[in-house]
Amino acid sequence: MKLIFATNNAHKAEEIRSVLKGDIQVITLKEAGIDLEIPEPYDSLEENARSKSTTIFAMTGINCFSEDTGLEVAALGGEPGVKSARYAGEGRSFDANIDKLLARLEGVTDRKARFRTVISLFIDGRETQFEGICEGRITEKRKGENGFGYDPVFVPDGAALSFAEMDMAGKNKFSHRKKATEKLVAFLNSLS
Ligand code: ITT
Repeated sequence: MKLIFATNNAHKAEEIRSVLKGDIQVITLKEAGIDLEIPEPYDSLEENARSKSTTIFAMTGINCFSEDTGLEVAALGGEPGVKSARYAGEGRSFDANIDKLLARLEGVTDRKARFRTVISLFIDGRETQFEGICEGRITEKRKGENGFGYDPVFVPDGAALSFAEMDMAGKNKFSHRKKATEKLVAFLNSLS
C-alpha cells in the first residue's frame, strides 16, 4: 500500500518509518514533489490533522495521512499544545520555543507534561483518527542532542534520560508517535 504522509517535518517521517514495516510505503510531501506549507488554523490537534490530510487528498487523490502533535504542560494549562511549533513565534525555532518554555516554568515545581499525537488517515474518501500519548515531565535544562523540537527538555515517565539522550529505539519505547502509528498499522492491516 502507498500512502502520502502529509508532513514537511523530516524528523516525523523518520520516526514513523522506523515503526512502519514492509507493506506500507510512505511518501513525504517533498518526495511527492509537493512544496506546500499546509495551514494549521484550528484550536485542536484533531482539526489541524484533518485539515492537513484532507488538503493533500484533495490535491492528489492519493490516500494519505497526517499528524499533529502538541506538548501539553499541566502547570501552563495545557500550553503550548496546539501552538507547539510556533510557541515563540512564526520563526518556528526549536531553540526559542524551549527557551520560552523553560522561562515560563522557572520556579515551578510541577513539571508534569505530555506529548499527544493525533494521526488523521484519509483513505478511500473516509477519515479515521488515531491518538498516542506519552506522559512525562519537563527538565530544568536541556539534556542531549538527538531528536527534535522539545526532546532535550522532555523525560518520559519510567525513564531517566530525556528523549534527546535516547536513540530512535529508545524513544520508540515511550513515544506518543509510535503509539499512534501502531494503531494506524493495526487499522490498515484490518482492511486487508
Ligand atoms: P507538519 O509538517 O507535520 O505539520 P510540524 O513540525 O509543523 O510538521 P506540528 O504542527 O505537529 O508539526 O508541530 C508540532 C511541534 O511540536 C513540532 O514542530 C515540534 O516542535 C514539537 N514536537 C512534535 N513532536 C515532537 C516530538 O516527538 N518530540 C519533540 N518535539 C515534538
